[in-house]
Amino acid sequence: MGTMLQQRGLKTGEVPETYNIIHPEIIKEIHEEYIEAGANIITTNTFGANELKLKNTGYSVEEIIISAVNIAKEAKGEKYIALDIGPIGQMLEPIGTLSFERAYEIIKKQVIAGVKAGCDLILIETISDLYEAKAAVLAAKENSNLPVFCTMTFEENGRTFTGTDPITMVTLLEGLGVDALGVNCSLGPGELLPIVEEILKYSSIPVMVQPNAGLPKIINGETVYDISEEEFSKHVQIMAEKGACILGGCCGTNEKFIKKLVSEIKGKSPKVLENKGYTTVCSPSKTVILGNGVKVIGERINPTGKKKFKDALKNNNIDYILTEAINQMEAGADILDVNVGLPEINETEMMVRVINEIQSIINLPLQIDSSSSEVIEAAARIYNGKPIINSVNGKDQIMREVFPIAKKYGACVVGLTLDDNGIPSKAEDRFKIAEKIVNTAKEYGIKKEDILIDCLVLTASAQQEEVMETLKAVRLVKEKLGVKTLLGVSNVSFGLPNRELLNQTFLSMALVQGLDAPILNPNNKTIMDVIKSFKVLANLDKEAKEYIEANSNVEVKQDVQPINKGNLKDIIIKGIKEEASQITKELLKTNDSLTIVDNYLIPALDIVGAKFERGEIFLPQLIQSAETVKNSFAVIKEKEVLENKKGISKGKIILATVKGDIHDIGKNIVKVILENYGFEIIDLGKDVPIEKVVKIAKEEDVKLVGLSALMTTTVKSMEETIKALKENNVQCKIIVGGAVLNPEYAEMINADYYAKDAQEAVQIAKKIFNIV
Ligand code: B1M
Repeated sequence: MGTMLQQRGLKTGEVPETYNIIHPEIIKEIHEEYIEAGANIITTNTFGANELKLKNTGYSVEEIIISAVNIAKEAKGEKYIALDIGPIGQMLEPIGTLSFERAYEIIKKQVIAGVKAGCDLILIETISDLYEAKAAVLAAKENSNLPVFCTMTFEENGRTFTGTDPITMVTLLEGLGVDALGVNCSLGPGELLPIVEEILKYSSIPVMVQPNAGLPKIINGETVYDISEEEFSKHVQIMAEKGACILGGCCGTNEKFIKKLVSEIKGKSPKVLENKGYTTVCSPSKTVILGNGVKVIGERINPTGKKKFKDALKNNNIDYILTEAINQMEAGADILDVNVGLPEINETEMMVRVINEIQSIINLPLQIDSSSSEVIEAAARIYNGKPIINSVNGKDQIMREVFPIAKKYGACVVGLTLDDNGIPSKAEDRFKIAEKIVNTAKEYGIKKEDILIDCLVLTASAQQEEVMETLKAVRLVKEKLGVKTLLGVSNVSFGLPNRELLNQTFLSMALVQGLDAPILNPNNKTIMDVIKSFKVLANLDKEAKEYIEANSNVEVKQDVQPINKGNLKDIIIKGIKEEASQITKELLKTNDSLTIVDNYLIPALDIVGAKFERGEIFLPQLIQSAETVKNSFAVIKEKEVLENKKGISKGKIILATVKGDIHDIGKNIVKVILENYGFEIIDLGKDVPIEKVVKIAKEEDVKLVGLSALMTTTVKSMEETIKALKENNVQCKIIVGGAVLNPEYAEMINADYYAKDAQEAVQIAKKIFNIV
């Protein structure tokens, strides 16, 4: 639609959706050309028809969408009409400021208008944030009965902008019950093939593909796509042969591409869909496949029997809980159980808060552990991923409450083998309850892959004869029902001495029976070692690679040390925001501000930056670290402002991070340090337009302008800002800084000075203002 509108004169800055009102004939003509070319589905001209993007057009969401659907209906020919919904255009929390429910409400409005107007299906497309995809799918499914298709957009590294890989997209979207999923836009069809193959490997529902006509290039200020119709349809055909069955084009394609594609695939049948049968759970950037080796579920986020944890919950001490989460992740947990149930707190509120906080700094999938279905539903809704729900059991009432939630949000569910008569002693009876759980789940549309059975561990001290029954039940459930199993291991040793030894032995026995996911304390090194050694003996750790790596330098067996809470660097790397202020205050008692900046803040950010570049962490984690630095820096700034006895200004300086660049931590440090030396700073902020720098520099008649840039791509706009200052005869010196620059670069772009850090900036400013 975009390409076709541009061909018909849509100008930069015009809102394409307004054409539904002011140029309906153009939109109709485009639809007819696509129908003529052989398309079965046409998408309405409503990609950006949300209340935020239409705000200044004078038209409402409803007006635009109803008109768009009507035009599509009027277009001659046989077709289905897809209500097109593109990204909202603002990032969701924690990356941006839009809340999940606000995003839901925005999309809900579009869906309701589309349904009212009579579209045939809903197409959510070009989404790069999995959380937004979830909000959009829920909005579509809760407010319509129409089929819902959802496609995301991927980058060259095979992930979306916020770090989601294909398997994770499949895990979440399939769980939410969309009717088709896939990829659009992103890259050219050739580059997209590996991503499509990965999606096909895991998806059990129809896969949809709409690639661009190649990778965009800017030639003479215009975006040009360089793939011919022939080449495009050749690639898309390969995708069809591999199993993609809803095909189309995105940026740069037009009716000729569709015509060519239709002629190539005419008469061919789509590949038959098969149920892939994986048991998967995911966070936004990590999917864990259960049944594929042993997966550890960390049990530490649970107040039962832990006084400190209870206090943390009562006092809202989220950092304590986050530290537990980080420690377990570092000790090798694959999934984290989250239980915050305490009678004296509001469990729903606390669960939502804890889930939000954990998912913003940790990429392990979570297990929502509560006995309240209200808590479970609230958590499953806001969780950005596919969680495990812990738990149901053989009682009808609990299954009636929890299964609809699991189905709606696409979660896995733990089924405990107990019912109204308690826990049966015999393995066969526990098996019967497991069977009932799996069959009842099926009635709710939940596949058996999404059920995990817990055959329940009893204590050897009190019910010794039942320990072996549990193990027998695990084997029965695995072999006869074919579902995955989990067990809370440490229950076995209550009341006996040397509990660790019993736990280890029991775990080994259970693993042999086919246990997929033990719930345990991963900070305990010996129990984690049992798993590592089991993997060697069970031929799961091929050539004992992991085992050798873990044991090559082991001398003393030690439990995993918890993270160094006192170390500001660690805290920034992990992104524990609240803790940063307190520790910075402590450090300021014995260090000056610059030492903290140079020895803690910058080295920590360097490590985070390197991890980001290697793809070990993704944008949300990068942001958490940046936010943590901000908290720390706020304390430093407070101290500097207090100590800076404001006298006569030693000179006025403008500071700005250049156009296109939103990194401002470095610039803010330079600002505070310059202020500390008595300079008056006019801070223009980040992403500052060139004209603004020129205008303010003239108005304020400043002698020094400081520019900061952190990315190779924004050095260009730094050069343009300098050029504009000089062309406009602003009588000032220009100093530049930022991690991508060096003295040679600075000279090349005609800056007067380069400062490698804040201290150098001060020296230069002193020189310019003749201060000795
Ligand atoms: Co981004 N980011 N980031 N990021 N980020 C970098 C810069 C990157 C190197 C990470 C990486 O890939 N390794 C990479 C740039 C690659 C390149 O172009 N070479 C990068 C990228 C790619 C991106 C995004 C595009 C990611 C994405 O969205 N896919 C995106 C950019 C969006 C945009 O700008 N349009 C993005 C976003 C972000 C966050 C928002 C998450 C966050 C910024 C938060 C904020 O600033 N408010 C962020 C962060 C934190 C970083 C890293 C990790 C740290 C930057 C930093 O604050 N350093 C960074 C990797 C790294 O540098 N290690 C990275 C500490 C700071 C004190 O140093 O700014 O150099 P610095 O300032 C120093 C000196 O350089 C000097 O003094 C300061 C104190 O000594 N100085 C001056 C700076 N300005 C000066 C001006 C002067 C004088 C001295 O006179 C005027």
